[in-house]
Amino acid sequence: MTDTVSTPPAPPAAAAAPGDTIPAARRATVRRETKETQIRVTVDLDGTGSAQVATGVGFFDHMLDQLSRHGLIDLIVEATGDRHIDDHHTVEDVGITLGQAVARALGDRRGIRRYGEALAPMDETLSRVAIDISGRPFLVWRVAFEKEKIGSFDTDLVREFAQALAINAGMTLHVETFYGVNAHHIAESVFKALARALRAAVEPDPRRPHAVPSTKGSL
Ligand SMILES: [Mn+2]
Repeated sequence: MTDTVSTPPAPPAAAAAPGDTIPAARRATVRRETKETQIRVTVDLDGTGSAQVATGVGFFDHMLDQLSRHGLIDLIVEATGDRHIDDHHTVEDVGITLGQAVARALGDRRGIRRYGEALAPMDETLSRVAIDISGRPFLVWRVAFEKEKIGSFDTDLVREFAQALAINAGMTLHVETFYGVNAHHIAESVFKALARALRAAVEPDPRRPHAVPSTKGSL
């Protein structure tokens, strides 16, 4: 009789069920082409705030740069559009595409804090943004510009961008400027508050890394 000692096979490595935790890389690229605009947006929600932005709309590039820098979201935006008409389609469609990219990078929204809010003063202006990454698109907009233009940029378009972002990212977005005079400051304080609020809302929550933060179980 021969004793044989066999080594029991190692238990199979616990298979990581897809989607049971925050994905290691929260990045996405979305391309969107219409007769009016051609846009490519890449986001990395866990970035360092590096931006490569070229929309052809100088002031808008400056604002997207703020969004990236203060949101710690790496951002690549390439856009060409029918700017011989005006900047409207280009700004709105970048908002749409960026919203889609954020939604895709978030995946099933597991493990995120979900809520974020921020106050951003800029000189004489103070703006507040509150976000719920709820899956329910909604924009509340209480921002008044006294001037129609910042250079050649229509101040109306800040709201158009916010609306497109909220709808396509699937988030509730409340934006309010309490006071302010200079249109550049008002727009910039809105973008900076948006950046800080978004950063907080998409941040991983270490106390519940596996849970979708909703009593419904989905967002
Ligand atoms: Mn500025």
